[in-house]
Amino acid sequence: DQNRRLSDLDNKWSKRWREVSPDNSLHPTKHLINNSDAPTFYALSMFPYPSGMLHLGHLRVYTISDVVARLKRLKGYKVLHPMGWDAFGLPAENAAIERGVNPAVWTEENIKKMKSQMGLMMADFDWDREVSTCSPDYYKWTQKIFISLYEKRLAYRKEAEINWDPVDQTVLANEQVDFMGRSWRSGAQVEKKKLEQWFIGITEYAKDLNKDMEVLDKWPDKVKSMQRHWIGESHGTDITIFTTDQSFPELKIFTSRPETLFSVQFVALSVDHPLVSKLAQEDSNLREFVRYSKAETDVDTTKGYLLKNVKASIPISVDGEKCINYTLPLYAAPYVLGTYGHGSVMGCPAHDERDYIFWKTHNQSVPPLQTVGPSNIEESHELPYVDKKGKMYTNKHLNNGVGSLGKIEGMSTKNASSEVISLLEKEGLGSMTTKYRLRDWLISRQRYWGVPIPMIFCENCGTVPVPDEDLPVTLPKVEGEKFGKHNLLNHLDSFIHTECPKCHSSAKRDTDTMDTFMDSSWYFFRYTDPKNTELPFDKKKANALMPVDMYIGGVEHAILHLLYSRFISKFLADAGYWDNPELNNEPIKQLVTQGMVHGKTYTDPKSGRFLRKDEIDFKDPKNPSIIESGLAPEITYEKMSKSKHNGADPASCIKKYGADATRAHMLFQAPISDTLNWNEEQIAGTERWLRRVINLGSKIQAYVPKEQANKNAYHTVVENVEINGVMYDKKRLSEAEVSLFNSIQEYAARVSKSVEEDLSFNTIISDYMKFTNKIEAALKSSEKVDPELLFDAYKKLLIIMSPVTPCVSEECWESLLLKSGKKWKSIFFEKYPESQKVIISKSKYNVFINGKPRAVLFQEPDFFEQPENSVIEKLNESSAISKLLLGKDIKKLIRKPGLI
Ligand code: ANZ
Ligand code: ZN
Repeated sequence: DQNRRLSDLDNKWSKRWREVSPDNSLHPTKHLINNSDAPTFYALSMFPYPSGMLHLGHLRVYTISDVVARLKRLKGYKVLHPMGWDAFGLPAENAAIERGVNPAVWTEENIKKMKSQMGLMMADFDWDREVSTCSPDYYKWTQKIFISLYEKRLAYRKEAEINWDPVDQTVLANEQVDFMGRSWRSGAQVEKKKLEQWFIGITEYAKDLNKDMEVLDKWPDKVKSMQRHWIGESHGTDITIFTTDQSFPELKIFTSRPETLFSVQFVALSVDHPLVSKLAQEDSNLREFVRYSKAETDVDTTKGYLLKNVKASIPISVDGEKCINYTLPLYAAPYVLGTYGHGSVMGCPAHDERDYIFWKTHNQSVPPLQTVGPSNIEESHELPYVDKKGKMYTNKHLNNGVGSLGKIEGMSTKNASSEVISLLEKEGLGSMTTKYRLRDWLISRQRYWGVPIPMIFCENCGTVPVPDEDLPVTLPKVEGEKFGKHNLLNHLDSFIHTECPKCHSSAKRDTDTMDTFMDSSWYFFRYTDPKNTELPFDKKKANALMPVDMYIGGVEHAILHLLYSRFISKFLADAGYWDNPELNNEPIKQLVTQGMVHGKTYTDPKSGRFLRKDEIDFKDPKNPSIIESGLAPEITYEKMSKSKHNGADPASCIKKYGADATRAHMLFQAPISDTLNWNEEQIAGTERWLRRVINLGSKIQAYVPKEQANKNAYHTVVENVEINGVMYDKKRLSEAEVSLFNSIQEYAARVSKSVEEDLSFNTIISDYMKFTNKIEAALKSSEKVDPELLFDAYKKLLIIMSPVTPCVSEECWESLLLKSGKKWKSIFFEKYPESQKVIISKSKYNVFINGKPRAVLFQEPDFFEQPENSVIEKLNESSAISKLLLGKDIKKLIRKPGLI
């Protein structure tokens, strides 16, 4: 009935599905366990942080993974579609500090809320496999993986700088320090302090992480290039530089342009280079310069401090002989990174942008020395000449070139580079090398709400990992009011004091917890075997389901989360936990990054103030006006935020329009990777379509085939086709039937291609609508249409739309079954329609030659458009006709449809 709310179907079906699931196995878990050899498909959404509020961004991701999972299941795959919680982290701890609630309780409550919101959107997650990173059953294994890393020397301790709030006596994350370097809480000036912390040796895997991106052909190029940039693999040369300093007579520099060696005019060292530290001991100005530079957040690339008492020399002459000639000035310069290469640069003002700017600032009067220019020297160019492709030149050609370049004179930069490297190598003064921008991963957090680092410090034995049988090191329960300033674990004597597992004397625990990226770097493995109490996961089970076939989430995780996940997966493979050589132990085959959801924002055109919805008169929905002024508000779409009053709550939308309309609308509004402008008013169109689908059922049931006037209408014979579950060796179809039959095949194929190959989720909704129109048109056709074929079309429409609109599809499905006297069995047990060969409708045409009927041809509809000579060719194919035409002059050729 028309007035029934679509959202009523949500309650009916979620209840029914839940009732039948234990035995009827709507749930996928059993499909996975049973040992049929159907292929598996692992559809994964990035698990959320349990903030307590499902937002439209979540709705967008989960709708997509749900649609993919449901469609793959209809296609016969054993599908894993799990969900869980990235449950450790700062917000829970802040809630504890601000409101005195226990982080564990706060998190649990939020999980409950979000889980019920996910239920509202009909996301069919496999809740039997739910994981939560803050549960001891889970983090026991995060600790175990940490210890495995430690055993492979991939977890080590090193001093690192942290932000220290001297008032609150606590460590702050970078995000908690404002741009003036003050604490977000106390307002105190933050101090840099050195602390021993745990690092994970991800750089050991830098090469593989970079190289293996070549197998990730189903990842967005953008994400791969972000990862590549983050890893920053650079091929270059280490070169020895001589200095006049007694304690550092030789320095190393890293360059990616060894051919520019003879254009070097200075050497720059990072402010924490050991030579700079040494010189600073006797130079208070330098000390001040270093201190100031380190405190600065934005690097001023022009800044530099001349190290007056030292000079440097490049190591060889143009002839390749060792040659010391102390002419180069040395600088301490903040633009040189302490953490890259050797923290030192050979400065080539003529060929490097930064070196150029730096040189101009400090040596205005000395012109840059050029050794590289364009291949065609006539070409005009400016300095710095940074193009890597070019030719080596001397001052024969250039105003400011160096004397002579010896052997490399006139060479291409590429050949010159090899030549310089071999000269250096001969003298042992340089060698080829590869450097990475990627740094090791600092995972220690001075925080309570995280995984305790399972390490013990003993005075006799040093650092000792907690033995397996004592895992997990559980996070002690603490009451809310105790949360406050410092890292709580550091103040819990009962937690700190323990016994050394080796010598049994008293020892202390590490009181830091792990970076939450550690928790999320392996959770997708746990889903494959979530209840294992002996291991993080069983190798066989992981190997059967991994890698993840499709991973869907926000592009904000394009770098860190995905890089850590790739690294941990490769490590776990090397440590024997699983493997997949086919994809080089990569965890994710296909990555889908969805765009943001923006909200409709109303602004007062006069004041520029963001307006609340209750400040606007929506009586005329097309022309809203500001109540106070009567003016029309400006309407834009922007990132949702409280201050812009443009948030939308998925739960209330679902309650109004039902889960199906909301899901379909979400997919329909924008291509997956684009920003989606959420406009709830347009949902009405989607709703209307769903009602049409519902009404179609009874119309088809009531359809009375018309009398067919024209006997010749059934001109197309199809062979070996299935219609409404019946196989036909031969069936004659009319024009209208052929058209409907073809639509069924076309839309079934298109929807599955859109979901499985093109990720074109917005077009599937319009395909559903077009298919619906097609069935309605067939019902209204003046020709007779086989009711079986109509049924077939309708059933297949319901099946192909069921991944997006499960409730409406199931409702229509049930009523079809009940009306035909059958018992309901869920539509989700159906098979996705296999698309049959599309029939091209052929008709009979009369051909008149010079006014006389000469032939009847069975042809496709484009027969009229074919040129005359190809028609004559066709006529000549039959020997009988060609005899008739022999020797005749064809003056007039007419084609007419039908039979005479
Ligand atoms: C001389 C030179 C000449 C350079 C020239 C570039 C162009 P990529 O390719 O990103 O690896 N460099 C080396 N160590 C550095 C550090 N710690 N901080 C800042 N810059 C550093 O960059 C390599 C280039 O970056 C190196 O090559 C070096 O400058 C600079 F025409 O050496 B080059
Ligand atoms: Zn000990």
